[in-house]
Amino acid sequence: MVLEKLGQSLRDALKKVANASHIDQAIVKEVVKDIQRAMLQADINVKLVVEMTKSLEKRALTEKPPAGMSSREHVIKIIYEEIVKILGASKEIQPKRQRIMLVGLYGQGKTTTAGKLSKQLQKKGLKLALIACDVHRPAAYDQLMQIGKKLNIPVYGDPTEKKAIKILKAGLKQFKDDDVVIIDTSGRHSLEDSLIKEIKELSQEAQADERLLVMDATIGQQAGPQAKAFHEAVSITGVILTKMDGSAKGGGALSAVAETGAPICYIGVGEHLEDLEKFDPTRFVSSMLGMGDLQSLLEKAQEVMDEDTAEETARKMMSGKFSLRDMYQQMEMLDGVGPLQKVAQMIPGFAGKVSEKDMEASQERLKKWKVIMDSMTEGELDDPKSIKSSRVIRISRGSGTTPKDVRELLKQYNNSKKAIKGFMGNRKMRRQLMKQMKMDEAPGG
Ligand SMILES: Nc1nc2c(ncn2[C@@H]2O[C@H](COP(=O)(O)OP(=O)(O)OP(=O)(O)O)[C@@H](O)[C@H]2O)c(=O)[nH]1
Ligand SMILES: [Mg+2]
Repeated sequence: MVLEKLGQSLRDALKKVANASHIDQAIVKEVVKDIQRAMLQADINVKLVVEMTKSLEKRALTEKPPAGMSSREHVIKIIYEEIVKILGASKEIQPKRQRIMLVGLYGQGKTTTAGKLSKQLQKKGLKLALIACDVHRPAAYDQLMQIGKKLNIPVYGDPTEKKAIKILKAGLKQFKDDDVVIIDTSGRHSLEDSLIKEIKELSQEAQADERLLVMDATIGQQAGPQAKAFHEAVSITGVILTKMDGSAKGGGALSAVAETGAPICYIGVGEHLEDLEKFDPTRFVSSMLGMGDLQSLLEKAQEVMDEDTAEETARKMMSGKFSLRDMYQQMEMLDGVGPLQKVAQMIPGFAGKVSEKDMEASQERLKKWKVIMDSMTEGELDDPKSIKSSRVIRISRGSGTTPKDVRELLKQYNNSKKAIKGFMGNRKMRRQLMKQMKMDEAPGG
């Protein structure tokens, strides 16, 4: 399905960020390219896409994440903000004396929206009137009459007249004292010259303050070309996105806005006259990008492992600067993040040594070691070699353990260090560690 392809592609790009083992220049560039491709495929204006992706890349590569936010979340936040920026601010129709003309293809929701908009403006104390300029669909006049009746708003129309312009002229005359006149026009199955000619003529006659494009949210890819054609014909001042109550995420709206430069004013969220909501760009992009899914994805990634700490430890291991303090940090992390085995596999000193059935005992032992390390001085943590017999006794006393426990910990540290040394001299194993980090990063992977 072509529909919603843009939203899907953007969601995929974000997932790539969420699933990446590490956020670096390469992944940022790759994702920026993905987004660029997705937007170009959605017929979004090339200049706009280039500008947006340039700014996106620059920000993602140079801006530092605020405290408490991972680089992964930060990049996702920037992507999200840049897309919101394209949509721009929303615009509400001002409650004042004016003429509003609704245009759009067949069945997009023009007539229904004329009623919804009337109701909103009526509530603000304005005198409304409707003109039925749809001369193509026989039932169009009745449909608008019914809406008018419900709202107690006068409707002008003439089901026998075939020329929309004549209806418009007569209607405008009749409603010259009303505050807001809303003009409903006819649609077509597709963009046709006859439609363009008709709405151009109507627009010239009506001199409407607002020329609103009514568009079904499920429209997807055709949104761009369609919006462009209507914009060229009557110079669109705003977009109303209908049927947002369905499953559609309205990805096409991006194209429409990009094409016309006109803001989205409202969204239709149902068939009833009160189902019109102010457009909220932030909420809209969240739903289009599936931020809910994304959020849980990010949370899952964090659950598996505190990635930054793991990476830092791995880097220290590789540079041979693995202190007791690092081992301590690693343990703290293990304690906090659960599935011990999964994480333990990443630590060369533990890999293989910690068997599945020993797992619980190991966890106990880790707890004890942590207590022991708490009794060590900073210097001892940085340089465990400095811990001689007398210090071992002091530490064991301080931690309420035995000298044997302390020695066991030191032995474990030495083993880890040795293992790391051997491991670092082994390219194949080093690559495997990196791979493992990636694997452990992906939930269930
Ligand atoms: N669920 C839902 N249905 C809507 C919404 N807006 C319009 N519709 C329905 O979409 C159908 C077409 O709406 P109309 O208002 O007749 O569309 P139109 O653009 O005037 O159509 P033509 O006059 O035939 O070109 C109707 O069944 C409406 O009830 C909306 O926001 N949500
Ligand atoms: Mg209609």
